[in-house]
Amino acid sequence: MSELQVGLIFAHVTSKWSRIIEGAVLTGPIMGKGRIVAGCLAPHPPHLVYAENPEQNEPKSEGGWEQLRWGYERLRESLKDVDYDVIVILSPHWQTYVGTHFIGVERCSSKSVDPVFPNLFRFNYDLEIDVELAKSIHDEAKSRGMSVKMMENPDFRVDYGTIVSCHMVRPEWDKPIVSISSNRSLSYYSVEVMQEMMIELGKSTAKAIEESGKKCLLIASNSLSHRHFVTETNPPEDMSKEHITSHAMHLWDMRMIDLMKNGKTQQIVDEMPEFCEQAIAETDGGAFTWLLSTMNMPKQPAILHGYGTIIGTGNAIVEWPCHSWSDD
Ligand code: 2X7
Ligand code: FE2
Repeated sequence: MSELQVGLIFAHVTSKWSRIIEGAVLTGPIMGKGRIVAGCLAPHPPHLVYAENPEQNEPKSEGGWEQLRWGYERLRESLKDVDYDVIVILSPHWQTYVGTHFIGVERCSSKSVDPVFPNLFRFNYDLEIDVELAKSIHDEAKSRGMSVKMMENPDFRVDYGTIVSCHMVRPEWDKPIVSISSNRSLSYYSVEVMQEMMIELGKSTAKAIEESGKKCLLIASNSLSHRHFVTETNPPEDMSKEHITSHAMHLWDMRMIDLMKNGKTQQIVDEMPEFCEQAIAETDGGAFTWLLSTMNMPKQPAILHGYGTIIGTGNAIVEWPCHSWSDD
């Protein structure tokens, strides 16, 4: 038996698929020990893609929002040597009112147009979905009593939040994604109910990832404070007009960033109701709570790669580098 085979036996001896018969390794899918390589808070204002001028986006710009785009550059640099198989993303712009939905179509290809900013974002996308992992998360959540659905309409348009965050984190588009909807339980109930559900969804996501054997990058696609201006400047990328809408919004954003940098994730969840209400925060879509729960409320300090405003909203690019944490 080769050293590699012996290693495999020990590494996967508890996995449900590996089996050893009379000292021989039977080949077959070796599952289990999947892991999260990193979690990211990766905001999605379409302005960022517009300012980057990628070939997929029709409108062209003279740049703008550099503070945030440099933040994304730092995040990409930090992830450059991190190996992963799939991106798992929850976006507040795919809103579902009956349960959480997962894209269940292997290839999605179309044009995504931002309904509020069609002048900035008309993006031709062609992306691959990891339906297997999506279904595993779906099944795990269902077994915990959650309302879930696989979205199997081949003509479904992927929302711009998912596309912008994925593009800014990984512009090569060479990794499959799992796309998770934002269940608007906040609209029917309260932030507290939304949080309970997202904590449960996070636990289901973590379990499915572990059982999948895959290395996953998590993305919560949302801004922080979300009070925005109601008129657009000409040109939109005129940075002399860009600033936070109010000092109160600034203070809330700084408070949240401070908690992230100091590993106080439970406190973030505890303060979420006030944050959502007072800062009209886009965390109301559940993505951030889901991210923290999937990472099991990490106490390790997060890395802030950048902060900036977009039409007055507050946006932070933050990384939890789980791959560098020890297992104990
Ligand atoms: O979706 C967004 C957002 N969250 C913040 C600012 C501007 C536009 O779109
Ligand atoms: Fe948004």
